[in-house]
Amino acid sequence: MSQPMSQKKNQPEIIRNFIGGKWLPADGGKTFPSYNPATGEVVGHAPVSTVRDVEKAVEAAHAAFPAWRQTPAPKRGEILFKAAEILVTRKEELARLLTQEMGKVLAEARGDIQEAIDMAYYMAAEGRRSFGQTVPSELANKFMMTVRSPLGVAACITPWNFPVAIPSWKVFPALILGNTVVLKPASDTPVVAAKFVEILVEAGVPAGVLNFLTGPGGALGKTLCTHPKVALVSFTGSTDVGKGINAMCAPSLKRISMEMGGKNAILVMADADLDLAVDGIVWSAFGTSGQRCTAASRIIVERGIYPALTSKLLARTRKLRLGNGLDPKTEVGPVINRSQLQKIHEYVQIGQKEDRAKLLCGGQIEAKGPLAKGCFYQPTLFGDVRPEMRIAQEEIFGPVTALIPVRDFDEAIRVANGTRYGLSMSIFSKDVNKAFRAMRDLESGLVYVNAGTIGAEVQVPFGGMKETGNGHRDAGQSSLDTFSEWKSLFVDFSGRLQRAQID
Ligand code: UN1
Repeated sequence: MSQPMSQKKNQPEIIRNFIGGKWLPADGGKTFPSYNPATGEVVGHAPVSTVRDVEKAVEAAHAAFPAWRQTPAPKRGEILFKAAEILVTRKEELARLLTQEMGKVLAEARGDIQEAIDMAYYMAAEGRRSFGQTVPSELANKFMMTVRSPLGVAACITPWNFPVAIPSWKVFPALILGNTVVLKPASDTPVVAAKFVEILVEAGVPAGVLNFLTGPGGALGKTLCTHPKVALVSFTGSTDVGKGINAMCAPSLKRISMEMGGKNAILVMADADLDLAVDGIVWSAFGTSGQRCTAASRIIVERGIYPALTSKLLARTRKLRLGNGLDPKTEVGPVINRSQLQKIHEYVQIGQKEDRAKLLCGGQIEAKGPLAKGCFYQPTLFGDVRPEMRIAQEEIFGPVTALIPVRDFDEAIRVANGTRYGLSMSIFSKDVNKAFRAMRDLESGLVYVNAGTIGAEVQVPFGGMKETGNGHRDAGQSSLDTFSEWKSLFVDFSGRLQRAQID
């Protein structure tokens, strides 16, 4: 098989699409560069795919479906198990590339790869499970059971912030259940996504079962969403793009699974362990430079402890070290690109203009010294934010968080629920009654007690309520529901006509 990349030492990689078992340039041969957000250097060049490339990829996936769906699931599981083992062996190399292409600090890049390893082992084991049910019949000598059935071609459209973990959440359950896949990664992180595909190919995924193409999201996404041979679209990204996907898929009634924006909140009650809360806030607000769907961008604090919490948090935030994610001393890496950097800065300006919000620290693009070449934004804290302000309502996706003082627990819950999103929330409190009320009343797909808003594990469902999602979930057993249809089977062994509801 031809190789996915050509690489000379210290030169950017040239990656290719993977269609029908072959590594191919785009139709027309154009490429686009992928940059290191810490240095501005080119990490690689990826194909500018066209509608023709998408059509070829969908056709290849469609042609491979009948044989793949009939491959015994434990055999499919063996391939995923092998992929997990290759990911383990190549973890360090992939993590370094991920940091170079996406920017997150190396420890977190290792976590990104680890999440894919976890998902590979978890889904590989589903090859010997994927349980259905047997259910008693109301009639004698009649047997009923349910089995999962694959849908066909799954289009997986994935973001840059978890460029290996999120493809793994979609591709592994799709494959284990017998679907074939067209994977379209974000244009900021095509190189590391190509490595992920290379590993699955090495593990033995047959030609046509997994196809991969890079290029402009708008045109390629439209073709995937409207192609009659695509059965389902699984998307992670912004709510605005998700709404467009929803509309494009509606006429053909494609299944769509979407995980979109968040405006995640940490609630800090007066009885909380403040040092623990500060640890959770710093990790959740500034980890991955705030570029997680689960990042905490609102800190809702009972007034009694507001001054104490603010001063502890401010002291910690001021000390955070910005830098290249490959430097072990770095705590906060760059943001993904210049346009994101500008967008974050615009939000900070909006925050400053809005009545009474106080910029407590940060609020600047790092424009001096060696970091000026990259996309660095200072970790930023706003104080005295009111819940209806734009910086407390809209997703910023950067290292910016807003402290919102509230009177009591009830107001904290109301404020937390007062946005259009509902992905991840957490409460710091030693009061078990408050913890349980928060678990019940927060409108959020993920709720943490005495921990921050980030760090979900692959064996539980991941996704959100309200405009964060559309009812589906990635990861956990629920991802099996996303990537399969339930079939109910009835076997009558009575030898005569039996009528349900009538006899
Ligand atoms: C995301 O930001 O889209 O729970 C994914 C977490 C990670 C995954 C985040 N395990 O923060």
